[in-house]
This record gives sequence, C-alpha cells and structure tokens, in this order.
Amino acid sequence: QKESTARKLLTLVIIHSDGKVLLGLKKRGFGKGYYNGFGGKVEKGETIDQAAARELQEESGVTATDMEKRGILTFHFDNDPLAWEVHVYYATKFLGEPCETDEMAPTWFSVADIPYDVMWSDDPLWYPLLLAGQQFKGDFCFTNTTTLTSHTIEVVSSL
Ligand code: 6OG
Repeated sequence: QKESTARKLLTLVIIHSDGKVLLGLKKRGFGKGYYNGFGGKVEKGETIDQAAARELQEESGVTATDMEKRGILTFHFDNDPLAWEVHVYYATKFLGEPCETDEMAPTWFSVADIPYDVMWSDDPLWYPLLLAGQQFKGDFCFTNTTTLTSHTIEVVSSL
C-alpha cells in the first residue's frame, strides 16, 4: 500500500493460550454485538505497536508479553471515503486477568467454538491463517457497514 493513501489506522489483538482464544463482546460503538479481538484507533504520537498494547490493556485488563504483528487487513466501506487499515497482533502470554470493561466483555473460546456467526464476516477468512502461525494481508469491501461483498487475502513472508 502506498504511504500517501489516506486511511485510518487501527489495531486488533488476539490472545491464544492453552488452546483457547480470548474474544470480547463489544458493548458499545462500532461493531456492537459482535465478538472481536481487542483494539482501536492509533492516536497521534504513538506507534502502531504502542496503540495495540494500550487498547488491549484498556479493553481487557491484560498486558501481552509476546505480542507479534501477524496481519494487515484493509477494509473499504461504501459509506466511508477512507480505507481502514487494521494491524492484527497475536500473543500467547499475558499478565493480569481479563476483566469486563465499559467497552468489552471478555470470554475464552476453544478454537473449535469460535463464534463466527456473531463476528465480522471477514474473520472466518483469516483466523485460520492467524491460528496456524502465518502472516497475511487482506482486502475487504463492505456495503451497508456489515455485508462483505468482495475480498482478497494472501499469505506473506513479511509485513
Ligand atoms: P474502536 O471503534 O473500538 O475500534 N475492526 C474490525 N475487526 C474485524 N475483525 N473485522 C472488521 O471488519 C473490523 N472493522 C474494525 C478494529 C474498532 C475495532 O474494531 C476492529 C478495532 O479493533 C470490518 O475504537
């Protein structure tokens, strides 16, 4: 992606520990009612890595100690001229206990029970790559905010 392309930068952290994935039920704002990893917008003056750590802490109460970037997902919404570039991080180790916050109610799911029917429709397309340890880039077009109309996804050797 060209550096000059206007876009919004966001983060998303998935914790995978003991065969389970930590997801939060979003209680307010964008994606309310969906389970998702923890994340949000990158703020002025912080790096993308710092934003990922901050949003994870704010929304779940835990601090990941082995977080690695694994994917870059670009979302195009028909009602937003700016593309959303979501940097996806993966971690297996963390400090603290997940706790419910104003934004998210955290729950552990076995990999076989990941609730894709109450998640964004792009998720089943890239979670298997993430959980298999691969790095990936994806592009997704949505209409009416939540209907996925087209996508491309590729495994990459570096991000
Ligand atoms: P806040 O509004 O909470 O940031 N996000 C998406 N995650 C998935 N899995 N699929 C999508 O498909 C998404 N669009 C946005 C990025 C929004 C959070 O939601 C994620 C952020 O973690 C369209 O600050």
